[in-house]
Amino acid sequence: MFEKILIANRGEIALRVIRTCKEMGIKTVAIYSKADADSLHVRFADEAVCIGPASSAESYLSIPKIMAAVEITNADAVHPGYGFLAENAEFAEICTEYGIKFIGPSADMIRRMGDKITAKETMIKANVPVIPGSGGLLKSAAEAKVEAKEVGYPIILKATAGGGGKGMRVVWKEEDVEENWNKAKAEAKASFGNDGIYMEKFIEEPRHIEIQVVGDQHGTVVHLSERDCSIQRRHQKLVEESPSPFVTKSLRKAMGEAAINAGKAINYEGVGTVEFLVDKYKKFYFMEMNTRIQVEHTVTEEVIDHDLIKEQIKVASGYKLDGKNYIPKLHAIECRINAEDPYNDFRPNPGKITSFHSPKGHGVRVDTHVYAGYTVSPYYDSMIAKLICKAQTREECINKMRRALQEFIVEGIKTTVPFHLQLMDDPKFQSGNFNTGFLADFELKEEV
Ligand code: MV4
Repeated sequence: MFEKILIANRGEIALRVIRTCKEMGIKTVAIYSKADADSLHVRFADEAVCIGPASSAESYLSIPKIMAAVEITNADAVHPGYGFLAENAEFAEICTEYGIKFIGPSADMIRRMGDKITAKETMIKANVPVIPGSGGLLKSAAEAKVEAKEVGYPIILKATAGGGGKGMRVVWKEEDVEENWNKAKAEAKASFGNDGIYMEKFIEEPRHIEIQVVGDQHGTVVHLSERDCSIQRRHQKLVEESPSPFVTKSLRKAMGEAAINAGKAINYEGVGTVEFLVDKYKKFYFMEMNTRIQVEHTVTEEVIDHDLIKEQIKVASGYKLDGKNYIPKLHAIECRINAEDPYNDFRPNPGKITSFHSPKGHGVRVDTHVYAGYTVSPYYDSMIAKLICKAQTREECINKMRRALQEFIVEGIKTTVPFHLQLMDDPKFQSGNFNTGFLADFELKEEV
């Protein structure tokens, strides 16, 4: 087992990893930027190293600075958290070169899932259903038109280096291909420095359902069931839950098996997530694989009663999985509490938190790095807390979430709490019958 882990991250996830390390008897090193000197991850780690100014590029994204911190503290492993360098193959490679365990998959596994066409080809070979479309890169708009005739409109143009919605264009009819082709190419070039484009049939009103997997170093891959992440706004998830109200026993079994096949196809090591689009006929298609721990891993932790960071650290140290899959025993929902103004297009609203009270009680969990007096920096992600509730049924879980949200007091900055309160009261959300288009039509009632 590792003796000392450096956490190459900040905020709630840095704190989350430190907590598990402490319980496992592993020493911790925090790194922090000048903007984060007062953060709880700095206070609760055994050691802390300031690695630079507020800007991410000069701190949490600077590989040389992080490697220097690893060296001076003598850490033997690095936990990347999510975001920042978590899916940076070069960082994983450099850690390995220095004899430091990167807690996560190898650089090769990250690369094979990072390029979307390569990932899709791998999935086809592994018998994982993929969305019909062009096999590989398209050479021209003319070629896109030929392929589109075959699968039928609407189609979607996607960047092979993309993911998370960037560089995507939906095309409804042939005369619009040219214009969207040019836009997709330009956007992909600007965002990723790679203008490779492929095409798929556009799945209308899909649900976003993902399967949590864990792979060990001995070839075993298990699944921990699904999370429904259909409540999103501009590709930002706001609410996640498990189990999905849409997933039946047989669908869970089929998607779980597909996710295991996806992981096995690349000999996956670590915790990961296989994202699927599911259409209204409950047909599911591989979308992408996230080769990291995700924000919403907590939802799965609550319903299967396991610490996923602990699992992640254990498999990174060579531990063998028992091969058992896990099915939810309870229902859990997570609401992301962001420093954003839901009445103003969810504009980031950083600043000083003057008063802070987090909800408590049975089945209520709050993962957060903030407290009264903390200043939310404009430099980083606006998520300030995750509120996770668990209960026997979805209905009880929604009722508990409403109660918990009512107890949540954050003063000094605007947050997404009022949005979540209205969502819990929405009949369509309560019915469980929604898809990724839900929030586009959702109207927030007047502020009271
Ligand atoms: C799609 C799609 C429909 N059909 N692909 C969005 C994020 C990126 N990873 C892929 N995305 C989509 N790909 C086909 N062939 C619809 C989306 C999509 C979406 C997916 C999941 C969650 C929310 C979404 C919101 C808009 C579009």
